[in-house]
Amino acid sequence: MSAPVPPTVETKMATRLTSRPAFQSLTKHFESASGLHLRDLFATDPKRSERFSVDAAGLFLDYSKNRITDETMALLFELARQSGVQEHIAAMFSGEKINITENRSVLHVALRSARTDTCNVDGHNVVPDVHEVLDRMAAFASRVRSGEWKGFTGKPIRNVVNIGIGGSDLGPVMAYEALRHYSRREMIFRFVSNIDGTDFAEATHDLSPDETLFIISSKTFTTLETMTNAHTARDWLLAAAKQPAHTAKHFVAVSTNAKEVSAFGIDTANMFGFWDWVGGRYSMDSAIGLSTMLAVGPENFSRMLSGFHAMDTHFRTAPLERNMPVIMGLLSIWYNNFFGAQTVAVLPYDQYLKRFPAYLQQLTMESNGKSVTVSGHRVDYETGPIFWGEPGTNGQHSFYQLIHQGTKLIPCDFIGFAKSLNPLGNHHNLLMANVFAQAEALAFGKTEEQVRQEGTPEWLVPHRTFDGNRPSNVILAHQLTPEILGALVALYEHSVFTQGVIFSIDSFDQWGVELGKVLAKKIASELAASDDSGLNHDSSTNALMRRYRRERA
Ligand code: G6Q
Repeated sequence: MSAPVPPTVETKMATRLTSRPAFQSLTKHFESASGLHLRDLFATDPKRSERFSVDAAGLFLDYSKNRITDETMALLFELARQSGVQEHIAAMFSGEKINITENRSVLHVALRSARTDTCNVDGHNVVPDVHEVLDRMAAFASRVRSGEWKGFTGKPIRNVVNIGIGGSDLGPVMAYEALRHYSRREMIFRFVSNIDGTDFAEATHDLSPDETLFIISSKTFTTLETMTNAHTARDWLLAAAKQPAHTAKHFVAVSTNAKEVSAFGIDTANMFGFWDWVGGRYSMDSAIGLSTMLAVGPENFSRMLSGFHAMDTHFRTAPLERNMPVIMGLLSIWYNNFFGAQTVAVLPYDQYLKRFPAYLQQLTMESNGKSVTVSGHRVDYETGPIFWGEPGTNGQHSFYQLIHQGTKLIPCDFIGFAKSLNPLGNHHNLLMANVFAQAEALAFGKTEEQVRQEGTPEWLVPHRTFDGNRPSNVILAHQLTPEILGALVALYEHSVFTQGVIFSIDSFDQWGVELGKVLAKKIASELAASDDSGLNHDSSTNALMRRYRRERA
């Protein structure tokens, strides 16, 4: 890797977050603002929801149920300005190497650019490269979906198994689940990520090898889990196909590493490439999305890209005050850095989005889980919050209790749609009634007087009282279409970006993940040995490894 060169935009970020004047003004403002109750804020301001809401790329965000005033927002926008958010947006879109620790551009936005756009990396326009790969993916997907691409017995492919992990898995799984309504129902899609052999065994136990296509998805093509699963997949296929030449019909690769792809035995003609300026967790709209395209077809995939692009354009051009990802990012900063909230709950009221919180966990926590600034200084403030969540209404019957009445402040993002893709009876009205009711109850609670008026005995009153003043965003869209999925993902990508800029961190590296990749390799080779010599870990690790060896034997 060449020596990292700090980008020109680094100067603004170099001022410590806590020393920026807007941060200090917000600290002072927090003293009074934290005491305000949403009940009073709404009672004294009938236009509050109108003022604190914004439309972009088919999404509507109501952020009025946040513990903010006009002054809060003005100071947060000022913080964005003083942190150089606008300059960083421009730097990202112009291909500047803002991933400084890896000396790379960050151009996932180029993956969804129009054919006629220009995005330069080191003076080279990458947009034609992006579209060349998209065209090859579309041609391949059409051959598989039409049945023209045949397996070793001459039968068409019916099963597609994506093998990948982290960014090469979570996006494809989430997108497949989210767009299932648009998918080819006669085909089966499975995803293998874990190095636990159970994952592979369960994903393939009912599949016929001659009708199965494996997509080996790995940016580096060296990741232990993925390569182990890929070799197991080849053995599984060969047990039925017998001749190694047959694997060509059943394996394709998605990677940036042509050399390793060839070494594995996949013809690079069957490889779909991407580039080092696409981070793993930002890659579901690159060739890593091949399984998505096979499931929903090239046209729906392209609709998804256009949704991403619409949100990108909004992020790049809208003023901070009307910029949805910027607003979401700033609200997150408000709770994380001033209220001391540790987590954010993402609550999609759509069963198709059941993997969306898991996807967001990687996007947000791998990006902003850092404690050193771009200038190499340890932060003296909180960085990325913990993201978690479950689809509604299921979560209501488990952890919502803590959100309503626990001692922790948990800002929530509710996501809902006006129209269901499966309009059955009155299900959808009931589903959405829960979105509105939950956000309302969290904000306004139930006072002791209200509880008494319901005839509650005095000793039960404290238990049935809800303080309220628990903040939430509500994101509404017309229907879960491919475009809306793209816009939603881009919304969170850019919100994460905004927060990362304010934290002055590199949101695009992942040294913690790299560490994990190295650590297990040493112990794995030691576990393979049969004798007890050479264990020089701490006493706990040595004892655990010895016990494992004994019990395994
Ligand atoms: C994502 C991370 C990480 C990565 C996986 C898989 O941003 O870098 O989650 O996607 O470790 O890596 P490969 O695609 O190289 O196998």
